[in-house]
Amino acid sequence: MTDPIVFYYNPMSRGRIVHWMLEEVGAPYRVELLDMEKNEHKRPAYLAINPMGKVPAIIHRGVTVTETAAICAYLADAFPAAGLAPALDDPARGTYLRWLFFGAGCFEPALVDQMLNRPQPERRGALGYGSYQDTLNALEQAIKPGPFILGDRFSAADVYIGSQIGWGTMTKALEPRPSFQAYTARYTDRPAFKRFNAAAAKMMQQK
Ligand SMILES: N[C@@H](CCC(=O)N[C@@H](CS)C(=O)NCC(=O)O)C(=O)O
Repeated sequence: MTDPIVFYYNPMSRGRIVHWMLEEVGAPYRVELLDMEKNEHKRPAYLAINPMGKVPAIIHRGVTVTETAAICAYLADAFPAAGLAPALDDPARGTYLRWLFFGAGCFEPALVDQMLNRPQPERRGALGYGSYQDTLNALEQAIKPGPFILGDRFSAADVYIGSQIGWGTMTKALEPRPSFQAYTARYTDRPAFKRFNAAAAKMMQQK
């Protein structure tokens, strides 16, 4: 039995994605809540863990992992019994990695730029995501056949992409499309999603 995963968390952050992922893998974890209003994420003790002073981070088997998408990929591989990542020799791994990286490299920045009303630069091609509309259209191709990105098989790519869709819908950075709504109804029905969501709500109340 290994030590529990240490999870540096604030329930009003991208850490929610990792919280859901931890509930999906079912591995023991211990939460270290960081009060961002008190700038606890900028204190030396936490900067020693994540020099960016950003949440979330995990420590597992003595190794620190930051970057939400990397944490999702790491947990899926570290706990294969949960079945959240195709095996190394499974061709579906290509699709899985494609959309996981698309989530972090294209979808997230497109949503954030939209939320912040950032003006589009002249050289749009220099943006990794090209344009907001192209990004949404591409993403729709990934989720529309359904029920999940790998078809019948739910994976860590759905945890990451689904969370971004949820966040984009909440902040209105994501234009509502029936395919996004249908996908959301599928992933929010998962027991692990419901467990994480209830636990996160409780943590926010206790604050
Ligand atoms: N690239 C990081 C981004 C993490 C991030 O920006 N977290 C935000 C909360 S959602 C944060 O800690 N912001 C506090 C700050 O930068 O001061 C990831 O994917 O985990």
